[in-house]
Amino acid sequence: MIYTVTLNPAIDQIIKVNAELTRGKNNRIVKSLLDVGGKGTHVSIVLSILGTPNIATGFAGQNNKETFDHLLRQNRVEPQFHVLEGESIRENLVLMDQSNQGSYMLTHVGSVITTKQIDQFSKALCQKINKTEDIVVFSGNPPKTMSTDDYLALIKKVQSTGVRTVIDASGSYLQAAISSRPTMIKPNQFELSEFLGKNIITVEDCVKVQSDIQLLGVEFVVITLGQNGSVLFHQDNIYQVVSPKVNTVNDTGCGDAFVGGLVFGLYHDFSIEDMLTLASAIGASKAKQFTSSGFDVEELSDLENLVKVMQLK
Ligand code: TA6
Repeated sequence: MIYTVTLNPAIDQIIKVNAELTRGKNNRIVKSLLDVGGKGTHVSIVLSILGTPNIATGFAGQNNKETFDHLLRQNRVEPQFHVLEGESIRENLVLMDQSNQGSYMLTHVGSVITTKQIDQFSKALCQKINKTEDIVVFSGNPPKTMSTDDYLALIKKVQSTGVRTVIDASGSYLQAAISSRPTMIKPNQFELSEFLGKNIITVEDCVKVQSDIQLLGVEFVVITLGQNGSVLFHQDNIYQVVSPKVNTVNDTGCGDAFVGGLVFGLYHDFSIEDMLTLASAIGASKAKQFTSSGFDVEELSDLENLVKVMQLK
């Protein structure tokens, strides 16, 4: 079983306006919809589309949980979130205009989660986990009110069951996550640059920091480089992935969809090349959707044929 943990989920209101966003002008909305937000939930949606059973868990405010659960079930995901009484799941805005230069994400901080609630959550999750083949995905940062110590303690408690962990986090939470030696991390170039204190923009920049990456003690380190594709480090090997060029409708959630493909490949013992090909194709398909989650499974094999994976070392 695969468990995705979203400590700070969201409901996204996705909006498109009729021209380039302009101050002082009536920017008319031409399209809007609600979607699930919060990263781990997006990983679950990818896994469900691919037909792999998974459980989406984390913390969800009580007040608008019905809408959140409905959106997840619409995407064939069974939510098992711990309810935060009296709280609301944050409602984020994903705004796009006719410039097609990418989305504006306007995000709330999220609910306060107490150490006691985290302890209860980790006990319940650890009781569910019963096989070392299970994978637990921590995707998306917790609410800023959660200390990195609490975050690390949660990860380590889960790891003590013997499961593999995949972590997609940033800033001090990425730093904490790396110290737990997870199975896989997926920072983007900015998150890794901040962590290493070195500027990482190109594939060549990634190759130059191979020894730093090996010192992290993480089995798979996947770095997303935006238009420059992605790079995966595994033991002494380095792989470069060139994603298919697609017409981007909404860039929100592409990284999360990519993680969904990586997790699927890891769980089903794919070769590194096949895992990267699947993940890259899913991320590209997500970019073509107006939503912030999901992808079009009908176009997956065509997109996979356009992905290039090269072993650099
Ligand atoms: O990665 C996509 C997304 O989860 C959106 O759904 C939106 O809710 C935003 O990112 C939330 O980002 P945050 O870093 O605040 O969890």
